[in-house]
Amino acid sequence: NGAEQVKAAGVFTPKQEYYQKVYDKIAQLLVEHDNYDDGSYGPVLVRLAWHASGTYDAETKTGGSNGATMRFPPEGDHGANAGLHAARDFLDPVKKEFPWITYSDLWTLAGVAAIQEMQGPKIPWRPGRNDRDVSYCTPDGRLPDASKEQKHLRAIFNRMGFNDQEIVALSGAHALGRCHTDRSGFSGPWTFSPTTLTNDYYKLLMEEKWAYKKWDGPKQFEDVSTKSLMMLPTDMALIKDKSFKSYVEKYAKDNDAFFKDFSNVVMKLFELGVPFETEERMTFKPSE
Ligand code: ZEM
Repeated sequence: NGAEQVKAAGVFTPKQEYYQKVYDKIAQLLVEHDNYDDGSYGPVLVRLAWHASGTYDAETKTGGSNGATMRFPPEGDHGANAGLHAARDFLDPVKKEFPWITYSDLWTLAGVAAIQEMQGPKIPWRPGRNDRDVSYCTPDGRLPDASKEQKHLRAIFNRMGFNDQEIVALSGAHALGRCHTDRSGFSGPWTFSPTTLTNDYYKLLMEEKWAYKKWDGPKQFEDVSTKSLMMLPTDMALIKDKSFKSYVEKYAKDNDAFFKDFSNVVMKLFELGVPFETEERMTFKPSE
């Protein structure tokens, strides 16, 4: 492959076509390993990229996707990261095939690929993250606690540099995937199509009736009509709070507006704290 030749020549600056090859490999593996969870590793890849990035603290400029420090205990063992080894293991053969890419670029690129391959919007992306050693692990407690509400959401996401509109747009990722009792303690998916990105999360928040689930597990909500979907206390906070709710209403009505804002805010999330050398972003071609 071209990358090897350039590397052999001694100067290696990967170009977009090399990153597209990495993208294509991830897309291929997503199709091949369709026996996981609801039929896709896509959601857990998105969660890996989010948890790698969401540790960012704008004040101290620590954390964020630069470093891929979740590879190491203690960060890999933080409660919030339970289960993400599945996503990291999934990407191992990709790293083996393309050893020139850093783990931290790979994880965010995989998040982009997963979103696009699950019919989401294009997410512009740029390389430049470097892997760092264990001393760069962030302290536990930087990611949101699902049992809390709006005050906590604002504290956590304002720390990263996000406003109300961005918090709501980011939360639309919960159209994807599910909760696992052996990971977070919560249970179930948010939508009926957990491997396709849509604005259904917002529609369901607005249109369904939600009640506390009666069970021994942590406090969560279920839809009254089918009892097969779930919402976390932090999800419900988005319709309790007037400012948050205005954006939930907007995205429930307008999938294009959601996709546009989601693309912008995910791009921003995946770039938090990265000292890029290039202003230029690339956009990957989805698989057919
Ligand atoms: Zn999540 N998330 N998240 N999230 N998340 C879970 C699963 C997934 C919160 C949260 O506590 C949880 C964002 C924001 C927030 C995804 C993406 C993004 C789970 C279930 C919990 C408990 C984990 C499990 O048991 O496996 C909270 C409190 C958030 C604050 C708003 C943002 C932002 C995301 C991306 C942009 C995804 C894709 C999943 C599904 C993972 C899977 O394995 O299916």
